[in-house]
Amino acid sequence: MSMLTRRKLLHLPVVTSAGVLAGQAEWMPLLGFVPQEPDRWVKTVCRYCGTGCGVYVGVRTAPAGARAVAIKGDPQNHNRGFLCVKGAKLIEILDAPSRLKHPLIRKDGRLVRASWQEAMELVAARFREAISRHGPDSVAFYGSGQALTEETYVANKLFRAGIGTNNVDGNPRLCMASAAGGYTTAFGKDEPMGCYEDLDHADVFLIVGSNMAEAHPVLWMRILNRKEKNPAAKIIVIDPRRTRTAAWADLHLACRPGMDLSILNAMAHVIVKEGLADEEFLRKHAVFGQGTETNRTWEDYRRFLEAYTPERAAADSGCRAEDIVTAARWFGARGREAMSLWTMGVNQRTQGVWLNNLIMNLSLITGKIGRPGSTPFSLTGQPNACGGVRDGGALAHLLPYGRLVANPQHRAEMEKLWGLPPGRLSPNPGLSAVDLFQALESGEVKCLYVMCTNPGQSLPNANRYRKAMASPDTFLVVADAFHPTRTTELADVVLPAALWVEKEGVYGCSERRYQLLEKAVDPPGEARPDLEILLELGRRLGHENLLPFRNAADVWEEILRVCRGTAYDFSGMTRERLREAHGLLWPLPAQGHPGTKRRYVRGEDPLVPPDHPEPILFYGRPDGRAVVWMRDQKAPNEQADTEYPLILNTGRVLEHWHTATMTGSVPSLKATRLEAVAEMHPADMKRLGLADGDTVRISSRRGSRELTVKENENGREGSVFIHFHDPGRLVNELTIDAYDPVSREPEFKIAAVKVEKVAR
Ligand SMILES: Nc1nc2c(c(=O)[nH]1)N[C@H]1C(S)=C(S)[C@@H](COP(=O)(O)OP(=O)(O)OC[C@H]3O[C@@H](n4cnc5c(=O)[nH]c(N)nc54)[C@H](O)[C@@H]3O)O[C@H]1N2
Ligand SMILES: Nc1nc2c(c(=O)[nH]1)N[C@H]1C(S)=C(S)[C@@H](COP(=O)(O)OP(=O)(O)OC[C@H]3O[C@@H](n4cnc5c(=O)[nH]c(N)nc54)[C@H](O)[C@@H]3O)O[C@H]1N2
Ligand code: SF4
Ligand SMILES: [Mo]
Repeated sequence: MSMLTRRKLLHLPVVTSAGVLAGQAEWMPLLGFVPQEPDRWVKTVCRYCGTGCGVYVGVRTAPAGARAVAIKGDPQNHNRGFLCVKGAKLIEILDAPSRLKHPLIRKDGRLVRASWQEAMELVAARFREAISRHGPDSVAFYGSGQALTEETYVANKLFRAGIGTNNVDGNPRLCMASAAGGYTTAFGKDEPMGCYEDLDHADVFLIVGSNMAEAHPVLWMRILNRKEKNPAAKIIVIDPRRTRTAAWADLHLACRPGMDLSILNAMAHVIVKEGLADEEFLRKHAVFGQGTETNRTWEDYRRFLEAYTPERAAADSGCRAEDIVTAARWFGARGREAMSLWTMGVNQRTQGVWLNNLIMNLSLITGKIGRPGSTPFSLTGQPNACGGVRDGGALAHLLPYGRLVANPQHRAEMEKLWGLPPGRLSPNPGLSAVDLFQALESGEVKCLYVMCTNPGQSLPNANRYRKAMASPDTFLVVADAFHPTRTTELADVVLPAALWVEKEGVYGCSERRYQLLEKAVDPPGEARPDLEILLELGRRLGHENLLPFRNAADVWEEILRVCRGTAYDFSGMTRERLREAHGLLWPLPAQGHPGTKRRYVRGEDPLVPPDHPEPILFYGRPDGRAVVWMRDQKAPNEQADTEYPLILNTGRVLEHWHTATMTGSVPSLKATRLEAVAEMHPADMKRLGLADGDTVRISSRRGSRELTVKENENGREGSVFIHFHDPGRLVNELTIDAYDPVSREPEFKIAAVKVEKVAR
């Protein structure tokens, strides 16, 4: 594969036919999809990943209503006009035949068409009944990092302030919870301090458990551009598979699944031993921690690292000691800027928060943080996991903008802001995703409102929780834009939701960048924006006083008040500014403020006093210092044994989005890699007498299913990779629901399985 130069990229034609994309096997950025010239272009944001590319949707006005007919990248946004294949095909999802156009109610076991009136009456009646008979904690909301900020905010307020339960969680628990846990344990506040622009300045990229080339393609392009301009820049990838990302790396550490904590500790060991640590920076800006205590010393830390020799890490991880030394020297080299990037290979682990800590340690001990090109930078999965859910506080233990349920002062602040009597907010943190579905199983939770997520496919150990959702004893409401999905099929009521540019609202992506999605077209049939549906539910439950909003802009006004004075302050981000801007980065505490590229940095971040004596202040923690944590290698929850001798790894491919309700409705994408196949190493296949294309039965302690096997020498021997996009072949019947004790994020990446031949 030759390096795609920026010049070549710029000369790529705007793709004008679906045929160009069908069978598109390689990573490739595009400028858009313009089959016909529109009447007007509407500025908005890509529906898919946490890269948050700016797009324009081309709209044609017709007597029957406006239609989206074209899409192109926004050249003034960070993506500089580029989109990946998914983004370039976005408009096709709007008119897909699988769009849900009217409400459905389960009658005599079958979902049948119903009016909005009937559906909402039923939902409200069942919620009222559960709340009055079993208390507010018998109902719950399960949301999404893909819902708009205003939607999530209203759901959060309705459930916490109105109904009186903290049972508000969502799919970011399956995704970013460990990163959020990493940032809060190390810096006191969630969210990265760096920005995309750092990619243009870094000399070393340490990419851990992230397949950026397929999952964040436009940011990946930016790394390749940097590498082209600065050929001395190094890319290090730690991933058991030789992914499309690893294929471009200068150094690929193909670690044994779950054994990368040792590698990160050994890198620190080498950095310290070779005098590459920045002791002055550490003296001024760091403390050392172990367990939950932050009273350890630099000497304690050095003693802790002694055990993590490169040889020990090599034995743990199956990588070469000299490669680990090289990685450490590259990262630690004086005068070179270093950036770490990571995603689900790190977060979806029972040691997810610890891994986050170890990655952040490398930036802290080298002092490579808060400078252009030097930062730990967690890549966010979903387009609004940061803005809507993490910042907006829609996880079970959170309240909006960095506040915690468990903190009485934070509750009092929110009670005041929400006009509630003191003591109204429940002091008990709610149930987080896996616990929530277990409570549904046990009957503790009776009614569940699911919005913009498809847990019937995406939860680990899915059979167990699918049963709970389908049970006649539980009442499941699902708001989705498509039907059937693997969750709507289990629901008692399905509500048709407007999709993407059929409504207006804010998304916040990986770099604290908030951007407005403008409405371009009307939703089909009777579909309605989630915001409207939630406001109606609130009215029907008697909480209209708490929700005096006519539209998303009204909600935003309140959000600007609620974030004011917090570490997230973006109160200068008026609707008008968002409309004009091509993305704004917070903190942004006043109308005229330009926004903040690098958080915690004096002169950039308005929350650092301009006269602070040091160039950086980690104000998220009371002592203004970050924590370097000592975290030992621990084995994953399940390991290969004689009964289940292989390790199952699950994840994504470029062309598909999660449960493929959207990408699976685009014919050219559907034609590409939607079928889940078991990718296996040739040596394992030989041992099991398997040939490419054989049907195999793959089983874990939780379930089993038949799949086609495909030889792939890029995987590690002893492991199987299966993507989780295919609704017809649920890989989550096999995955484990064990989770990280701090973040409660499940270990999707590691489960023990066996593979048996069924047929040739
Ligand atoms: N095309 C596409 N892009 C997407 C998405 C999508 O569905 N499709 N979803 C978005 C979302 S929500 C998310 S969260 C991101 C996810 O983005 P990524 O995390 O990049 O994607 P994954 O494929 O889930 O997993 C990343 C890698 O983790 C590796 N891994 C597995 N076990 C280990 C281990 O023990 N150690 C290490 N170091 N690595 C390991 C896997 O081999 C895999 O290559 O993608 C976002 N972008
Ligand atoms: N095995 C395995 N499982 C995983 C993962 C993994 O790596 N491996 N990754 C996990 C991660 S990181 C994530 S983020 C989750 C994602 O898992 P999900 O969130 O369950 O997957 P999506 O397909 O994104 O679901 C979004 C749903 O919302 C619907 N929708 C789209 N737009 C709207 C809207 O505007 N309103 C409403 N109401 N509905 C809408 C879509 O049709 C779709 O059904 O999966 C998790 N599950
Ligand atoms: S990289 Fe992500 S945000 Fe950008 S076009 Fe692709 S899916 Fe959309
Ligand atoms: Mo995710």
